[in-house]
Amino acid sequence: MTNISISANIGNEVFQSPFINAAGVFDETAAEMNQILNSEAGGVTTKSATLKPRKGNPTPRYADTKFGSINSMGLPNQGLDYYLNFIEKNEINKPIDLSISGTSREDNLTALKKVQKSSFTSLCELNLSCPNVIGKPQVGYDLTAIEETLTAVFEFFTKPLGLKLPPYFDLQQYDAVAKILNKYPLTYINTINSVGNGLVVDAKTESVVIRPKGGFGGIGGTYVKPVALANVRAFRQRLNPEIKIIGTGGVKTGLDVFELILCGADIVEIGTALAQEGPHIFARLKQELTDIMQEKGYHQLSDFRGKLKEYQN
Ligand code: RRO
Repeated sequence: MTNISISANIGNEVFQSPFINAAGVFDETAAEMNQILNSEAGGVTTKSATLKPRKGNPTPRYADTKFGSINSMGLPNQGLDYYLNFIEKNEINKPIDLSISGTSREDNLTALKKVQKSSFTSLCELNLSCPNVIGKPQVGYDLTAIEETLTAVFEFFTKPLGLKLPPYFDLQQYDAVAKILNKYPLTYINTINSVGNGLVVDAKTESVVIRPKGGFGGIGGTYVKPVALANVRAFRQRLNPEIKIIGTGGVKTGLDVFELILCGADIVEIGTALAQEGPHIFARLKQELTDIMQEKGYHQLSDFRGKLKEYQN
């Protein structure tokens, strides 16, 4: 359909299609990121980077399951310089979501200072929600730590910044987190990271399915879609309208994309389904979303974004 646009904006960035890879999927190496860039994805996210390259947790550390996936990757990545070099060396004509996930506040601040000094101008995302670094809690569940981190970051950081948040499960948590986030000039949030420290059991072998942390890991895929919808909706109802939302969690079809945008997402990210299907998933999502919009008579995403209705009799 020629009169349907599925473009979306975050900060100064224009996404020609409202879906990109979720951090951690098809993004550790240049070859993988190029596959995303050469697909119908609207942009690319980089694997959450630490200051130095990391090997991550012992394998096996990822498993597909009936309704999604479990992972305890433990931040394997090539180090921040690799991702900054990749961006500098290539003329990338799509938005980039540069993900940073230091294992301490000091490392996050050092990494963001490096990004601030670099020529990078697209979107930078501070991951406060990795559930899989052994011995480290998720900062996103410590409200004081979120506030202290943001205060320190905005003393020097002037580029567009987003935060990757863990899933919340209580309405009072949304109130408290949104109250903090609204005090800062954030460009966006990304919600949700995987549901941390779930457990998948193989009844046949009577064992867990991944090695690290006794089998505990982040859950993604269809299991988590209602949690993602709720977090997007709850934050859209509470955040300042200038703070945009990337909705992540359980997206497999164009209908899932539609539902997350209906709840208030500006764009969405695809993790488990991308890992399972590969980058051609973006062409399918584009077709499915466009078909839904055509059937409903929508011409652009803003026709329905955030317009989820109360229960209808
Ligand atoms: O690398 C990982 O284990 C990982 C990270 Br950084 C994250 O943010 N979320 C996730 O499910 N896995």
